[in-house]
Amino acid sequence: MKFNVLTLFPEMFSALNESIIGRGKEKGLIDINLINIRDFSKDKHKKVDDTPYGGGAGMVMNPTVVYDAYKSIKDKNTKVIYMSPQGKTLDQQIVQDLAKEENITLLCGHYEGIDQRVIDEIVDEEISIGDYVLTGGELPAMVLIDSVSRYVEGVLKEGSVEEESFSNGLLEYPQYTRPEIFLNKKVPDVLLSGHHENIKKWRREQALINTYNKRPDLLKEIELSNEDKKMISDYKILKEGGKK
Ligand code: 4GS
Repeated sequence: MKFNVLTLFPEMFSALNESIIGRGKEKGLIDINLINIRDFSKDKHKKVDDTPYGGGAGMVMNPTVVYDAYKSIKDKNTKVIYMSPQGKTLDQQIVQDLAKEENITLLCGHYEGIDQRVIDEIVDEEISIGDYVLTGGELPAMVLIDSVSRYVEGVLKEGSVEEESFSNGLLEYPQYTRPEIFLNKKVPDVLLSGHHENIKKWRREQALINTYNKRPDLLKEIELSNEDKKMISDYKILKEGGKK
């Protein structure tokens, strides 16, 4: 999977050389092509932004420089995504859909934004990582690259993406490792039992309870088995003393 990134701050993307994504790059599974928009400035001072027409605070990125940077990408087919709070909010469904793409170009704005004309000309889709304002699109682009790359074959070890939060629409069950007793707290007995059926059942129950307590909105989005529903109502009775 190839990502082109149009940015004024390519050095920020060194975060993606670490850990799992870093290994994915080393193995050649993920290719991240960083394009420094400033390299395309024709100004003698390498200026890339200017004051907004109509007045107001902040600076706006020059459309010609952004366009020339984009035109330097020679890939014949790439989906251009502009990281922006105006976009659809990134979720696991969008991540999985994007993972089917072969070539993605991420446009990162900095300062107040980018001249609208070049956005209209080159952008296929706008994506936001949440309803808050950042100083630039670089962190959102890294969030997108990280989340999408996990679905690239060989980046994670097999089975990992199937078992986690959201893949079944639920939050994760709690995890434990050695030592068996930590600060007087023991690992749940069932996990030491070696009884795979019971462990599976316990984990499903814990995932349901976690979701019910922390993200009840998610429960409305998925289909629950009768056994799931019974687990939840039994838990409610236990917790709320009989309320339905
Ligand atoms: C986001 C966001 C963002 C908006 C970039 C103001 C600089 C900034 N981008 N998801 N100009 N949230 N972008 O805050 O994607």
